[in-house]
Amino acid sequence: MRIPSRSGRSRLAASVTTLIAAATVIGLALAAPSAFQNGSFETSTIGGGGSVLSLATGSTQITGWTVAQGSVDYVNTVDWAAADGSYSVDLGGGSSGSQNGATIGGISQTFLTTVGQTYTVQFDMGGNPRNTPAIKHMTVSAAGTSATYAIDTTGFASNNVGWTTYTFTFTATATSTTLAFTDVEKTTAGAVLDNVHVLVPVSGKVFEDVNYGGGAGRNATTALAAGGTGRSGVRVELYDSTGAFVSATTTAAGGTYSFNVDVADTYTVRVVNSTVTSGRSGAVATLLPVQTYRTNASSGTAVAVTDHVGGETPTWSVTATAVPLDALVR
Ligand SMILES: [Ca+2]
Repeated sequence: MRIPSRSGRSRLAASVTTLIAAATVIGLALAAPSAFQNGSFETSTIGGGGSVLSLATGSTQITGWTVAQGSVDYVNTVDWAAADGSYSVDLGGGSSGSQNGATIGGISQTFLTTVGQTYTVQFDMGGNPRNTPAIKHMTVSAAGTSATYAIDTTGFASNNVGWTTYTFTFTATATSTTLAFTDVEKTTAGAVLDNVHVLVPVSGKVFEDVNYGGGAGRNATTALAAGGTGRSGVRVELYDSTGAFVSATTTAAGGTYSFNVDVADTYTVRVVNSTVTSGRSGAVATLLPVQTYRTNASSGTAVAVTDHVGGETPTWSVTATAVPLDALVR
């Protein structure tokens, strides 16, 4: 992750510290977990065909996922619109034979995690209304934590599953974690799942380095020890790897901010200079600050970038779309 430099007067700085799960495994067996993947179930070895394909216990046909118990149905848009893309999964699998819903269905994925890191799992849940019971339940579990979610399909048309977004939070206790979604009822029309994202916080601090004397930028610890202050009320913006604006937040007391970001993407955090105030006596509010410090966490660890003091053109617009992001980070 990169913090773009902006310019103007002097002595403002920002830092980002974050953890994004490492995505590369080198020299390990094929069974070794990788980063979380295919949360929308769009990738599989199944290909086209009918509207529903039942997958039995042990199936790994949906890339990254394993049918952990019972059977599940891999569903395309002929039956109902996916929450994202073209495919979703009905945890109540099958209609006959061994895949008759007699055993509760569930799927799971094991992926790399950082011990002690808290993850937020965001997912869309629906309910297949084509069989009893009317109220579908689904349990989500990971790292010894679980929660159960419900959706009432009463009154749903057969092609409506009532997609609803939920979140589930767990803290990793190992370097890989198995995330499981399990139906609760024995049925051939169960809870439906799509659009799973694993999110981690990206947090940082916007601070004023009042005694910055030039040269390499200084980090928050050094600047605050030298009389600097964290700056609240600053607009901080998040951009994804394509440069698209994602969201914005405002720094809290002490200059802190935090975003939840998808472990499957990389991001840039941008501080909007015109919203940064100075704590300096006699400061002129209309003057723009200049960024003196940032970090780059593209390696998975925040690394100081101290050679961009001064930043770029301070008059550039601070609106989300007015300036191409690559113009800000070169
Ligand atoms: Ca999907």
